[in-house]
Order: sequence, then C-alpha cells, then structure tokens
Amino acid sequence: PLDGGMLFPQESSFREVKELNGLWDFRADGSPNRNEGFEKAWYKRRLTETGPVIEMPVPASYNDITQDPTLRDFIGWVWYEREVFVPARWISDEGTRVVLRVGSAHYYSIVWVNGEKVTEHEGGHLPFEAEISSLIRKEPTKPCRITIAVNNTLTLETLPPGTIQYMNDSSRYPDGFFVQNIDFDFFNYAGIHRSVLLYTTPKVHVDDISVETNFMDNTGLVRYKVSVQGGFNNTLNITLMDKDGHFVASSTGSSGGLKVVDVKLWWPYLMHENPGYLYSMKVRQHAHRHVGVFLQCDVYTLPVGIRTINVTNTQFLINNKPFYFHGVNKHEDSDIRGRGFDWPLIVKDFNLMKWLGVNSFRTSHYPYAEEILQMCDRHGIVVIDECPGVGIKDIRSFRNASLSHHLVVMDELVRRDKNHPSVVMWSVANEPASEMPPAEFYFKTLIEHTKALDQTRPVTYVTIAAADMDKGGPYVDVVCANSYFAWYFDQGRLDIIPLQLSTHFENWYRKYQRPIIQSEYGADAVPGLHMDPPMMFTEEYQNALLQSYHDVFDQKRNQYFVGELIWNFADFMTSQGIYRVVGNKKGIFTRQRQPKAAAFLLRKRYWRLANETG
Ligand code: GCB
Repeated sequence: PLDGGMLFPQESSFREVKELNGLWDFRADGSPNRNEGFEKAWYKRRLTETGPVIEMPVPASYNDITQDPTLRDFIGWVWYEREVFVPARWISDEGTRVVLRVGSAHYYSIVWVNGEKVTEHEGGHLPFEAEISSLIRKEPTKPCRITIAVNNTLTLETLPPGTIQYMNDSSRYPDGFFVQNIDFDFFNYAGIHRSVLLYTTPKVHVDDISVETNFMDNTGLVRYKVSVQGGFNNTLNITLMDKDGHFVASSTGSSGGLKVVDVKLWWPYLMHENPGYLYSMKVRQHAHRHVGVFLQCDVYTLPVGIRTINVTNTQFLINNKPFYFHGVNKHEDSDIRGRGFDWPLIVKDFNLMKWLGVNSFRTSHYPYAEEILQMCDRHGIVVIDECPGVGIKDIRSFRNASLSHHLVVMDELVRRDKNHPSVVMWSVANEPASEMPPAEFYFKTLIEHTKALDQTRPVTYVTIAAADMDKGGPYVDVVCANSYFAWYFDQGRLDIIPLQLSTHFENWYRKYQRPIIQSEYGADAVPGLHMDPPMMFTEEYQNALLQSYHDVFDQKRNQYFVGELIWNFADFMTSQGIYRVVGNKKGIFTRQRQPKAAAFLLRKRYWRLANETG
C-alpha cells in the first residue's frame, strides 16, 4: 500500500498554494555516458555555475521548444532548476507544513531542495510530492533552490516499456549510436508536464478522503473515510452542502455515512437536463491540546457526485439506466507544448467535445491532468481512466518486475482518481500482446489487484486481439475492442467492414457474454485531400469508413453493444516512420483543432444518439 493520500492541492482558510510555473533554467546532459550531472553533482550548486543553461517553460514538454533536433529527440537526463522565495510566515510558523508537488514529469524524476534530495519518482502522468518544511527552515532567509532531474529512458520495466538499442556496426554508425525502440504510437514527449507547486497544510492535516456513493429511491448515501496525519486527539466534522451551498447532511468521525434526502444524482452530459451535479463535502478537523483548547484546524472540501455504476451481461448502467458511450479517444498533445498542461487547449477541447455531442472519452493512453477530470465531473463527461500500460508487446515485459511496477502504477492512479464521479471504469492497459501465454496471469493479477483497490468500478483493458486468442478476456467486466478493418488490413476495401466487424463482435459476445465497446476505430485523413470514390487518406475515405462502422454499431446497439469511441479526437505527434506523415492523422480535428469532414458526420450522429439513447 502507498504511503498517505494524494489530495489535489487546494486553497482554504488553512491552506495556501504557490505555483512555480514559468521559466526554469534547463540543461540536457549530453555527455557521452549521460551521467555528468550526477558525477559533478549539478544539484549542489546553481545550474548556471556548472555550465550553460537555456530558459525552459514549465509546464511543457521540452522537445518542441527549441530549434535543436538533438533536444527534440534527446534521451537521458535533463535538469531543471529554479529559485523561489518562500513566504516568511510559512517558515516562522512551525505548525505549517510545506509541500513541494510535481503534477507530473516524464519519466523518472529526482528532486533536490537546496542541494538535498527530497524525493524521487518513477512514471509520468501521475503526481508526486515531498514535505520540505524542515529543510527550508534550515536557511530561512535564503531563497529556496529547487532542482529536478528528469530521465525519459524507457526499459522493459517502465510503463510504457521501451528498449535502447546500440548500433555496433562501426561501418554504418558512429561510436555510441543508439535508438530507442517503442511499441506505442505517440511521441515520447518528456519534461515537466504539469504544474510544480508549493502548498501548505497545517501540521495536523487531512491527508486523504475516500467517498463511495449509492442511492435508493430518492435518498442518496455518501459513505466516507478520512485519514488525518501529523497528530492525534482530533475531531472531524463532515458537512455536505448542495450546489447552492445549502446544508444537506453532517457527521463526525473518520468514517461514516451521510444521508441525502431528495438526492440530485450525478448524470452524464445529454442524459439529463442537469448533468454533472456536484455536492461539496467539507471536511473540518480540529486538533486539541486538551478538551476545548484547539491546537490546529484544517479544512478540505471535496466535490462529490452521487451516482452508481453497474454492468450486466449486455448493459453498462449509470444510476441503473443504460448508458451508451458516444465519445472520443484523446491525447494530451498539441503544437509547441507537446504534452504540457495548457488551459486554453483544455477548455477548447471541452467546447469541441460538447459541440460534437460527446458524452464520454477514454484517457488514451495514460492518466490525464486532474484539472481535466474535475471538468469532466462538472460537465458530466464520462471517463474511462487508463493507466500508461501501452505498448506491452515484448514477452519480456510480462515478467514479474514489470508486473510489480504496473501494480504500483494502479495504486497511484486509483489513489489519485478514486473520488471522481466522472470516472466510471479503469483501463489497465492498451493493446498488450494479450495472446501470449504469460498474459493470462499478468492480467488476472492486475485486474484483481485493481478491483481490490476499488470495489465500485468495473475494470477492463483495451484489446486488439480476436476473442479466441485473447488470454485476459475472462477477467474484464466490459470488452473494449479496437479494430482497424479496411485500414491496416484489406487496405482500401471498405466493403469488408460489415462482415468482419459483425463477426468480431459476435465472437466476443458468444465467448464471454459481456457488453462490448468499440474502444478505437478510424482512418487517417490528411486534411484537404479529396477523392471520390474515396481512397485511403482522403477526408471522404475517413467518412466512408466511419459510416460503415456506424451501420454495424446500429445493428448491435440493442443487443450487447454499449459504446463507440472514435480514434482519434485530434491529430497527434508520433515518432518518425513511413506510416506517419508528421504524426497520426486519424483525428477528426487537426492538431490545431480545426474540423475535418468527419467531425460533421460524427456531430450529426452523436446528437441523434443522444436523443435516441439519452
Ligand atoms: C491503435 C493504438 C493507438 C494508435 C492507433 C493507430 O490500435 O491503440 O495508440 O494510434 O491504433 O492509429 O494505429
């Protein structure tokens, strides 16, 4: 089990947040063994004293920021540094706990404060933090120097996995020449991708909160658990308020239940006139020295959506009503910033999704920023929350060491996202080599582990295998099947889609009697390329392929078919190769978020589906 909670940093009367976003000093360690930074202990002094630096924005991937191709394709350690003034009152008040938090950095990170190591973390896409209170109190008048070294090297034991291959033929490659091999289809963007923050809590503080919700007729139930760290002798008061701030229910103690009369349920977008209804649960803790004398208070307010998820043989139920996913797969990807967090992009994407009539998306192929999930909670956009288990194709990445890390990543993901009403299912992987014999044990273990962490949500992984080949099939609650008929196979032959797609679905359903989601399908379209009759890579072909898939979906919709997620919402960057013309072009929007013809086709369909299924 993990040490402590990972609540999203929040301001309250007892908590402060200071963002450290902006320009940091930066250097990539291009030394031959990529290790000079450690040999010369760059963290001990200012980065400017150990060599040249450039300015690097945080958050952002560093790859597309400069004109330097070596930095774009760099593999190894890069170093970030910045100095920050910590408010004097944070330092002087011994009852204040100061925490340094990184929203995400890809892939392996080590963090120092004033030359002392405070934490390290493996894995991109998930937050990590370290308490630095005592460290900053050592030199209270000096600015605090934060150094973060980040390494994007992938191995068979990282998630996603990758391998480094040295080219030893000296007649063709210079000394030390290597390439990174990956089995996933997106650019391995790296750097500090989400906000770096300092935040405070009282020493005795609310460390974690878990809620589970249910309802019966008109009465909702919120069961909660709160853990407090840093002291004992505390009183916990829990108050639930409705959207307008009116009192609904209250309780005391570290676990319990709140009854909600005339409950307003959390509903998906387009399924109800008031989607994304959120209560707020205020957790107030008082630590006493002795009865009646307060030592410290803390307040944390958690948004709570009351809803249930259930899966039958043929249906996906939200609040006991059949839910049909009409949505997209996304990436955190855009020009210049790569995978860096960017509010204008996020809000634009939500506006585009609403315009399209999207009620759901999958966080392909890694956990997205928490701010995105919070928006999903508020707007009623349903999420399939996927971990970075993508590209598990090599039989060696099914070994125990890889599995152990995968289990820890699920621990971190569930810990971070467990309270979001928008998250309705966990996806533990995308398109692994699930036909290989070790896949059975691997996915059985991984899925059972995830179910033990969270008993309220179904668990799946996304498969490209056929039903009779897939070894993990017996363990998933919902079959999430990808297919690229008339694209990667039978190229240009749109006429085979009806037969091949129905056979594929029938095989899955016959074997497992589980609801099925088409978790990916699509075709590349270079915007502006036209051809009629349609040919591959034109906007017409993308449209025709989608249309043929839709015809089959409509036949299966009243049986066991519960959703369709297009690949992809927008074009995105990949590594270079003959299958990719400056990235993957299966977006229905361009990378700059302008519509291709398919966006209009899908918009018509999704709004119709919303009326028929909502
Ligand atoms: C897939 C992968 C996705 C790729 C897509 C494609 O099956 O899950 O990551 O981008 O196909 O376009 O090939």
